[in-house]
Amino acid sequence: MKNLKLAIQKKGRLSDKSIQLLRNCGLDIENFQDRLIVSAANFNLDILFLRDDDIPEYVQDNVAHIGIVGENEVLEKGLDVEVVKQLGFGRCSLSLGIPEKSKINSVNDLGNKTIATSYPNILKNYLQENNVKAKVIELSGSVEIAPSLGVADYICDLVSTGNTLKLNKLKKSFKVLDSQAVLIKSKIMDDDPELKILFDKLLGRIGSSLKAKKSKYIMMNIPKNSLARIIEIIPSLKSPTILPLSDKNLLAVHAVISEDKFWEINEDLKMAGASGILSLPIENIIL
Ligand code: PRT
Ligand code: ZN
Repeated sequence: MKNLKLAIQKKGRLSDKSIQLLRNCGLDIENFQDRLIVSAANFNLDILFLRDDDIPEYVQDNVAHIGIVGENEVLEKGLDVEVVKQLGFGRCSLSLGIPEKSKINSVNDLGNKTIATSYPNILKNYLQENNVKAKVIELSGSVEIAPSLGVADYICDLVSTGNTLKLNKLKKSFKVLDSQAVLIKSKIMDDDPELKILFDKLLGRIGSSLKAKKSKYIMMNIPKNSLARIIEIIPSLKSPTILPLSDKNLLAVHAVISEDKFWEINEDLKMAGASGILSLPIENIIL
């Protein structure tokens, strides 16, 4: 059987989380330090380690059948690949950074200004959509120092914590794009039935792993007479499990809920008499 070829970033912000995601899917990946290609021991998968900028092109050309890369790179390169799934890590925004003392009220204030960026295509499209004429200067790195060097009025760069902007006496203004790591695939990959089977299997595992990450397994003890109220409160994935306890007046309730709901319902559960509320991480959910 053939191997599915997956490209991930060799060394950078997405590398560890990409490998972690694959390991969470049960893939046995040996130590890959300084190797260009590694095969999973228990799945027909070869992992290619590449620079993130190159991943969309390798996937377009079907050299790698699939890839994990920032959505920003996919959009900037404008290549013919299919974005299959957002992966929930590597989140950032492509935003306009302006000197701390500057003031911008609307996108029209960018007219006739000079903006430095590593994402000229995305920025030019954004300006065009807003009918604004500005000068775009492409820099491949250290974009944030352009205003202090007098090279540009503003910058348009990826921002996550905002610390880099602050360190360079800049502040965040408009957001041009939200981005995160995405799974991409070549448009001709699934012409091959063997590869399609492997891809569908891997995609299923990725889906289960992402769903599990967003969910919590909760357990609590409740007075028997609060059961109806407690069931009302819990937005369970499936109906909750109810277990008897040695104290005949109490029951144990177990359920799977989405992580963001946990804190929301905590107070209501306590008010309804629940005690000893525990939440545990889940590795995988197969529905
Ligand atoms: O060597 P290679 O070409 O593979 O790596 P790279 O240096 O081009 O990319 P890398 O590892 O920096 O980023 C890979 C991907 O991570 C990007 O394409 C984004 O999809 C995603 N990502 C998420 C980020 C950030 N957050 C981020 N904060 N990429 C870059 N940054 C930079 C930003 O350019 C700025 O310099 O971090 C700085 C700002 O960060 P904060 O936290 O100070 O706001
Ligand atoms: Zn890069």
